[in-house]
Amino acid sequence: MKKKMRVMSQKPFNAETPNQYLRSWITANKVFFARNQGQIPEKPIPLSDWSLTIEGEVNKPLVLSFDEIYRMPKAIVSNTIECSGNSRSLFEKKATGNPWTIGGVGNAVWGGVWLRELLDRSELKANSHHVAFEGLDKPLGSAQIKFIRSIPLEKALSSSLLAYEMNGEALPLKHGYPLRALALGWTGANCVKWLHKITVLDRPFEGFYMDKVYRKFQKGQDPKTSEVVTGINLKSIITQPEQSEKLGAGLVTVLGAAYAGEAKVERVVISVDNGKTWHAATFIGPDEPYAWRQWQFLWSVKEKGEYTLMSRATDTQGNQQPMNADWNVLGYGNNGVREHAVTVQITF
Ligand SMILES: Nc1nc2c(c(=O)[nH]1)N[C@H]1C(S)=C(S)[C@@H](COP(=O)(O)O)O[C@H]1N2
Ligand SMILES: [Mo]
Repeated sequence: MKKKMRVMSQKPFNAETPNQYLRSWITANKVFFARNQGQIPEKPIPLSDWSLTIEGEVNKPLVLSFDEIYRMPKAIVSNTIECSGNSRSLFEKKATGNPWTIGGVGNAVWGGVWLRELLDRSELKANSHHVAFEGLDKPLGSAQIKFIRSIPLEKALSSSLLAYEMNGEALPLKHGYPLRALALGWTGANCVKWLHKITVLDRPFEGFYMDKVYRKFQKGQDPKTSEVVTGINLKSIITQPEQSEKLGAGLVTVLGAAYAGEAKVERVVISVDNGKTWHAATFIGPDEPYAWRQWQFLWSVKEKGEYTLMSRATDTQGNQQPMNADWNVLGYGNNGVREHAVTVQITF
């Protein structure tokens, strides 16, 4: 049965991908999760009305048409995007924000141009340190705060793409048509949609979306003094079976995905006895930088009863996915093994 997106709010539009669509390496555009702080533009802007401005700490400010960007050398890269708040609802202790389960993540093959090439053309000044992105979406709410985010210059130069294509199609309106930023391996908040202005700064951009949110803080702590959410955490998810599913005994195909942001997943192990023993899962499908790995584990189960399944990823640096995630007020970065456990009933 085909499931619909799980819509958490209409205004702004926030919806997560149902598990069944997380079982393929490519997440189809139609079911790719959507996360918005503001109002999605109502209709695609005519390309003749659109331009990209690059200004700030540069010797040569630029205003580029879509055609000029389209004619530049094209890069094609895979990249898994995860919303910073994905899995927030799976924390035992409540955290504030959209109640994502595991579907605030997706993988796509993106076509576009390297941000580095545009920044090189604009001739960066010596005091350039951060790159701020601004989209065309209109803020919601009376404060009218624009979603402007900046990333460090090193990230902008080493591994950031401006994408106009998603899985072989023009970037869909929902996902930022005609152009979006992608800080590869970093959370969605660093990937501004409907991009139309890039400002090179001598320091991080200051504003609500930089200083008050996308920070990992505890109660009573000033968000601005806390860690900024950047790279996607090492994590694995079980996409089949689903929570509380009833299954017959025999051979059960356990499916899942594992991802590590800028790092690389090396191994996934599975437990079907609530963490007592662990078995290696087998990777299936493509293996590309910045993209998740799909995995499977064939579980032979003979006795009926309740079973708790868990998966745990290790990256090539030897880092292990934590058994429990670090809680923070806004519930970012939940990558705990236990928080993602799936309990099933085996019947006859
Ligand atoms: N202009 C703009 N870009 C944005 C946002 C936004 O509200 N406005 N939301 C960000 C957040 S928090 C996430 S998780 C990703 C989601 O990208 P998607 O909707 O294409 O999945 O977009 C990011 N880019
Ligand atoms: Mo996000």
